Amino acid sequence: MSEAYPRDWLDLATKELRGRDVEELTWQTAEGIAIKPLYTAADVPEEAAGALPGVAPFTRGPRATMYAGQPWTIRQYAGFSTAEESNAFYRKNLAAGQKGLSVAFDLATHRGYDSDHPRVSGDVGKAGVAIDSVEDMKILFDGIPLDKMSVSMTMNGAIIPVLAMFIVAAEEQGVDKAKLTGTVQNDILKEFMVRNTYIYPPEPSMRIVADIIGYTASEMLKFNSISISGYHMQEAGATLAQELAYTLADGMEYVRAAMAKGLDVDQFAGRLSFFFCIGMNFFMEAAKLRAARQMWAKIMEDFGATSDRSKMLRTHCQTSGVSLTEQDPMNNVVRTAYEAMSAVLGGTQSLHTNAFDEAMALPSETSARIARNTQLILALETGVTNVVDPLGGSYYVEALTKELADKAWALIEEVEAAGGMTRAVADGLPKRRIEEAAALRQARIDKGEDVVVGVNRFRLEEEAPVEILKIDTAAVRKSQIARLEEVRRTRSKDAFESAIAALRQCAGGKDGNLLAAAVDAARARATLGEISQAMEEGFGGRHEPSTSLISGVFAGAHQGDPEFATIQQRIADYADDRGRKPSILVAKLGQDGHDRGSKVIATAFADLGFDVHLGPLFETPGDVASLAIEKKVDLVGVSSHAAGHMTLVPELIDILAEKQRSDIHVICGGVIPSEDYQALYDAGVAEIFGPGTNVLQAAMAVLGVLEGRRRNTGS
Ligand code: MLC
Ligand code: 5AD
Repeated sequence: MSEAYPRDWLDLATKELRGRDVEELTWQTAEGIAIKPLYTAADVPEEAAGALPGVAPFTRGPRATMYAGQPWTIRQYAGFSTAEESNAFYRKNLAAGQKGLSVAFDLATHRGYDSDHPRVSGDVGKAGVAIDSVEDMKILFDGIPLDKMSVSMTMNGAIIPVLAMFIVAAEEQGVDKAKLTGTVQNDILKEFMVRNTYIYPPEPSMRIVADIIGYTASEMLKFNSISISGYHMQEAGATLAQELAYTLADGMEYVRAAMAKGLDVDQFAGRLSFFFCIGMNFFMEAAKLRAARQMWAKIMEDFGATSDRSKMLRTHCQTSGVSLTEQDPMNNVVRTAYEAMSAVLGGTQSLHTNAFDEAMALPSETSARIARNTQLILALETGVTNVVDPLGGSYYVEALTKELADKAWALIEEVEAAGGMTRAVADGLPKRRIEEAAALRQARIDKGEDVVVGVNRFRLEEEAPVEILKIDTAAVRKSQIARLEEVRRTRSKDAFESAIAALRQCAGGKDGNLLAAAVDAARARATLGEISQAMEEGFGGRHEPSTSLISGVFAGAHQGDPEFATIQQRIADYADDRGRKPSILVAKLGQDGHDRGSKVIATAFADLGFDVHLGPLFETPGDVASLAIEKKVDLVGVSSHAAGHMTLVPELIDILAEKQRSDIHVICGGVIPSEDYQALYDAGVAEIFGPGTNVLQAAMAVLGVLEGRRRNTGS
């Protein structure tokens, strides 16, 4: 491919390289794109030349003036414990320069359970704010004028009760729903693919999406009905081409679902919005946003959209959580700043910058301030807002925009050939592709091919302690339950029962709008759990998660690696000795649906020679104990990413003891703050693996546990 370079340059380069081939400088990305060391005018695609911002296909930005006219929205995603505490936090942040709100709900709320439900004892108030009824929602927005403040709510599974309660809270604040500005995530397809906070099966779930698009298109014209999200795909391990393709393919499916309800495309398309992740591949991330806008404009034209607004991809971005490390965490401030710059150069409309303690806990007041200030400094000190699309015309970025788009089109065609995204998701195609990419990424990090400073290079001998946010969840649960009881005691029984019956009937049939019915129920003080339950009854049940395991990818990436071979041999020897392979149940407890880590571990351990059982999501400690005994495993590995471990893991160990099976070792991995380690060891946990653990070393340590060498010094 040397003809890809001008002759003069090639001669000079060859001389400089003293015998090395110029081709050696080409970088093969995870997307399968070959990045050359030099781009020139010859690499720029023809269509880039006359492109203008504000003009379809919007490659250079959806607005003509972009940040020169109005900067992006600084919109920090946040929520924790109670509505009172989250409200106080929001108000403080708005006073300190934040421009829009973005609500994070706890996992119980996401999965449609009230705080008093027995399945969520370990989840209430963790990872976000607990919302059980309109009363909580009113407290959450107390003193925040909902006719002025744009509010994003990241909610998918329980979107119907949450949006209904938001509408009623505004109404009782004196704000008509027509005035509400904001966004709901409402993107269920990626939940089935990667994020896992679904409640109902795919078909009724898609009806919910379409009902919300229908309702907002006629009643809430300033409200974005959906935030079609690739963020979680990249967090789950997707390449940027996969994130781009599957997000747009999801968008196509939602357009179809809304059109199937009889809506005209121009009636709703202008309020579809997007959400992307911005990781460390600096120029490629900016190119991804440019490619996304260009592709969406074309997609919408093909759907018959006529207005420019319908063709305009508007997006929120969040810097990448998985790119951040537990080790030497101040490095994360730097990573996040680069990612934020990339999002802005790509032309995002709204941005969240992650806090540096990401890999340990929810943001503390200090880490949240630094995260916010990262954006304020970018917007107010660097001058990046003064010129529209400053990367426009860059030989490299223009070429990359086209290459990414080409890769993504090919993936979209594959999904379309499989019958569209709903079908492809049901068949597991995109999930499989993403899991493969995740295993490959882990292998590259373990082998040091992908450098992570402070983790696989330049690791500190000793880490300084970091103060992290602690939430007293027992107290949160207690206060939520008290308010729930008050709501149930003081509401009109008749009004509640008739509204719930109407909602159940609406869910059971095909007619009527679920959101409209839920607004009536919320007004009658039906709780989130009751509204979710009524719909579950109408739909005929909840979605049952299934698990499957890919194999061979991790081993393939380690071909010829002596360390891998040594460990494989040790495991084989162990199996010979005992007459059976060492066996492990990889388990998820509570409502925490983050399964990238558990999947990567499960597939890697299986490739190494363990007998691996991958348990389903959303298990109780009792479920996991029974499964471990039934599958006759030596060891349970609990993967925890939402702070449930302190309650649920000791419970699991107690149940195993009650069943006289304390011989089954319990180990933990995931987002576990180091200050929790001793308590877990004391409870009987044998080993703990934090973020950034090398999988091969983890396998050795697990073998050590089985051979009787455990780190646990507890009683
Ligand atoms: C903007 N406007 C301009 C302008 N720029 N007008 C004139 N000149 C300019 N230069 C106008 C816009 O047209 C718009 O009005 C208004 O100003 C607001 O600007 P915007 O660009 O639309 O920004 P915003 O309101 O912030 O909306 C951004 C969005 C939206 C469209 C991307 O969907 C959004 O806020 N999304 C946030 C999603 C989010 O927070 N997600 C968190 C996920 S966390 P008009 O009338 O045209 O609208 C997560 C993690 C987890 O998911 O838990 O897993
Ligand atoms: N507050 C702030 N940020 C959060 N995130 C998730 N929950 C919260 C919360 N309650 C961020 C983290 C995570 C991503 C999905 O969103 O950065 O990686």
